[in-house]
Amino acid sequence: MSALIVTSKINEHRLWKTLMELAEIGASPNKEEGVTRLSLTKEELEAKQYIIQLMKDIGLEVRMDAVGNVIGKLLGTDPLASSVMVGSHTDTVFHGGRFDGSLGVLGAIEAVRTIKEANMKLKHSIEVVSFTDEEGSRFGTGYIGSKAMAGVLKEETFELKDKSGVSYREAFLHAKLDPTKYKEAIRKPEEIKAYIEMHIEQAKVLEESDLSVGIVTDIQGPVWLDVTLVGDADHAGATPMTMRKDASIAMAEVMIEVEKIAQCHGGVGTVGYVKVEPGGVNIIPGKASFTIDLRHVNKMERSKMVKEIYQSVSKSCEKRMIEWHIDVKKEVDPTSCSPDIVKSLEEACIHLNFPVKKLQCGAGHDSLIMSEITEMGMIFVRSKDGMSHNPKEWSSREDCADGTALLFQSLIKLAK
Ligand code: HGY
Ligand code: MN
Ligand code: MN
Repeated sequence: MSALIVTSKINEHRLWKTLMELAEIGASPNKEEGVTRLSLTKEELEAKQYIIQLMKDIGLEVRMDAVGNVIGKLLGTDPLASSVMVGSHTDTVFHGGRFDGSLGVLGAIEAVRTIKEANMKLKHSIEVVSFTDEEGSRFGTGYIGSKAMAGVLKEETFELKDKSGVSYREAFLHAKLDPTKYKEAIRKPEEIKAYIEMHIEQAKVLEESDLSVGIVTDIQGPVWLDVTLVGDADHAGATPMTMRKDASIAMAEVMIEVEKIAQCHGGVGTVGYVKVEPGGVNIIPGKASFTIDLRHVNKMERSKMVKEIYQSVSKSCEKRMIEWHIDVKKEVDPTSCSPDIVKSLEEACIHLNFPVKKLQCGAGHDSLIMSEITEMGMIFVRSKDGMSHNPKEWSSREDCADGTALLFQSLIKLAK
């Protein structure tokens, strides 16, 4: 690969300004409760408008596809050539941080803006994308925009309901999107040369190595389960212990098993949401609903974890004569990043005199889905204390600039 003769530099100040401006959209009034921009809500749609305006201001061809993905295109010299795609998401979890997803979208815009200002003539077009509903925080599944683009979004997704009973279909219509047209978002593999995503690491490897950026090699695959246990509500005082069908105690037993099973297999697992009903202090809960998030870089090990969870639920429920039901809300295979792109990112690191640090990714990203239709690579940016999905999430201005400089160099290499 010929040496890069690029002298332009990304504009750190401009990048930081857009990050802080986007962080205001959906921010809690006192800032302590972080940023909440759930998919297809007013806040998330406002964030998309902010991104659309930024893309228009730098002269990209901007469109929103059939599922609300925002796509800004910088045309290459060969209109018949495939595009290099780069981006992330701007929806957040409840009370999330200011960098998760946002850095990937705004860093991509800054990199493309620098390419355009330098009037670089690159063969391949570059498409910056902000995906719809990566997090799945509102409807419990996620990766909606990338799944639609990859042609793997299921029709039944539109039947999902959020906690206030609004269906995906209704939320789509509210956002002026037509749920019957979601297949129009599909992109053919031959249209996309590669997909690159810059993201905060959301763990501590880079911080412990005292490095600002890293190159991802593999990504854990998540399985999300919705578990429902149905026993009998009864009197908390009068009902003998031997005659109870206590759904919350059965849930508690399973929750402890989630941790044990994850540790035993070298994966990760947690229970992020619980609800017991009817929810009175002196009523034995007749119903317990909770979520389980299980992940592993190895598909076989993850399957064993899932199997053991089912066995644990069955054992805890049957001895109490409690009914149980498990819905699989998400199951995405672990994946490896494209070796060619990892190598290309490595060369760009060397060009920038950044130490080359390769690492695995614990979180899930749209890149997991995009790897199903194209070559995929990821750049990580250091997270302070490894913290994320938390208002305290933080990446320094300098580290965000380093990640964007690496993204800039990588885009030029891939698009020329
Ligand atoms: O769940 C995840 O790993 C990502 O934050 N959506
Ligand atoms: Mn993210
Ligand atoms: Mn996230």
